[in-house]
Amino acid sequence: MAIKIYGPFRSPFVMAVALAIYEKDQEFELLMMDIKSPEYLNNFNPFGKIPSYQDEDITLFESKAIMRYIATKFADEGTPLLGSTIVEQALCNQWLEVHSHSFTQPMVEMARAIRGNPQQPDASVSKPALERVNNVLDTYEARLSTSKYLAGESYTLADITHTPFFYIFNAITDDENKKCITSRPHLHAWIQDISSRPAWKKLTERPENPHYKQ
Ligand SMILES: N[C@@H](CCC(=O)N[C@@H](CS)C(=O)NCC(=O)O)C(=O)O
Repeated sequence: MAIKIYGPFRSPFVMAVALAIYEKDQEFELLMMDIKSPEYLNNFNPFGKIPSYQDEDITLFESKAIMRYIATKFADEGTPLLGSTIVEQALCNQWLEVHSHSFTQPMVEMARAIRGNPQQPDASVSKPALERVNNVLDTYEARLSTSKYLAGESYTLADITHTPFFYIFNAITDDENKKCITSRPHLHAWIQDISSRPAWKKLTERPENPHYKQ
């Protein structure tokens, strides 16, 4: 059975799973389902969220669990994604947790504030959101001033899980708000690096990507 991912590319979690698959030189089918339908809730994800993943061995939800499974299942193919030493493996896991518990919420709030009124974001909504984003990005700047990638010298799942969030942020925000990235040189260089990888380019050029510009 071909690998199947359920969910659209407007979700950064879906894109992260797809990126892990491409980094492993695998292909996938992207499928849509009504995520609140009994079929989806019973067979794919009882919490009614995307992404879900399916192959001949397993049906799985939660993007980080899916990515770890892919990284392990295809350990000998494509890019190693779990860290090359025990220390990198631990730090990869740490930054995956940081993504879940400290990074995602401020970024999603910021995106919601911008999307609420893309032409003229309401300052009373976007300013606190921007402040929270700036606070968390200070931590990333400090980390990336001492190592090439989040886990160390190796590109890992920790970098993958962040890539679509910064991509969507860049696609929807203006130059003023982008300063939270461009004013942090190490963060900025890291985003440029992880966004110029062939697997990411190949993914963003798929017609399902709503932000794809020819
Ligand atoms: N922790 C989940 C988060 C998934 C998630 O929040 N997905 C959103 C889309 S970005 C979703 O399914 N939203 C639909 C809903 O909440 O109804 C993961 O990593 O897979």
